[in-house]
Amino acid sequence: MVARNIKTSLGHKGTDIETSATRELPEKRIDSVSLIYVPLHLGGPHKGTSMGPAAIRVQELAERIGKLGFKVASEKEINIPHSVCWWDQNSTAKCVPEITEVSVQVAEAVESAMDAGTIPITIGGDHSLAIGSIAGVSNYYRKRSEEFGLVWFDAHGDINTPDTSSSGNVHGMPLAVSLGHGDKRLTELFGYTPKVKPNRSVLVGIRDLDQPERDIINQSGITPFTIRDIDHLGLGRVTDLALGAMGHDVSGLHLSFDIDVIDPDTAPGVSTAARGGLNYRESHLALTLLAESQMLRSIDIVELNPAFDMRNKTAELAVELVLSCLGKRIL
Ligand SMILES: [Mn+2]
Repeated sequence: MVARNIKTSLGHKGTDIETSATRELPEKRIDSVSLIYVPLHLGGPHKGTSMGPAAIRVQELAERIGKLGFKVASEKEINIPHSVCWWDQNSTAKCVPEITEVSVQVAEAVESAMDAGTIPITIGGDHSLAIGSIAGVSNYYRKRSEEFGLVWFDAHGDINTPDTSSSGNVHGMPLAVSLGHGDKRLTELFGYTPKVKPNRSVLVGIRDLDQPERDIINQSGITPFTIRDIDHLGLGRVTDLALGAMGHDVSGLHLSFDIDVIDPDTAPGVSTAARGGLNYRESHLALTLLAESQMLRSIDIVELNPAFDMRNKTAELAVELVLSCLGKRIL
């Protein structure tokens, strides 16, 4: 049994973090993955995210995972309802009935992939799919009475509710939903809420927030690391701090990685780009460090929009990032 010590302190605006974590690493490394493709666009403003899974298949994700020494146990594509959805009478959030239907399918696929002893990798598709994937992850740990940590990489907070969102787009709400805030049809999925606890959740790379989101983040109890923190401390240290912040007693980590956390010069093929993001090397470093923690148990890669991409380079980057998550190393 190997133990890793993380001892950190960071004075953040309004937040003091002092953590010390000793983790027991799992004896046996999981060596198979399940790929879950979610060609979802109903949560965002751009239909191009529906092409994300296709673009990633073009870059041969499954084959390259195989070359890394992992077995691809299954590949599944989630059915997205054909819909021109709009605001409904029950909520100012758009397409909630459709996204609820997708969330249930995604959750069931993720949970059964984990039950089968594989790492589910959910490929989007807009970030509203994380409502389903995190529900599936939560169901998995809940029935084992175990805790899990959530690491959310994003340029945005994704923590709006129907009351605070100016667009009504659900891809700006999935973190709020997972923490138990927002439209009840989504927060109450599978009959319980929240799906993840705020003290187990970290948000990394944020730089483009709506005003209400600032207040929600400050009051939510999650641990935020802004792009300013990354500039100040370096992403390596921020990633260590993020791992320490969720406590020493989690059984696994869920990574929800929004490709828009990366700078648009490097990753132009995203739905809602924001300047000043992670560079190519930083994004690989963060995921390599998560892989080295040996705690990563489930993954989302989201918001790829091939309609805005150049020569499929963001899809290629997304595939490389998945390989880094699975422990691809230079030496
Ligand atoms: Mn997002």
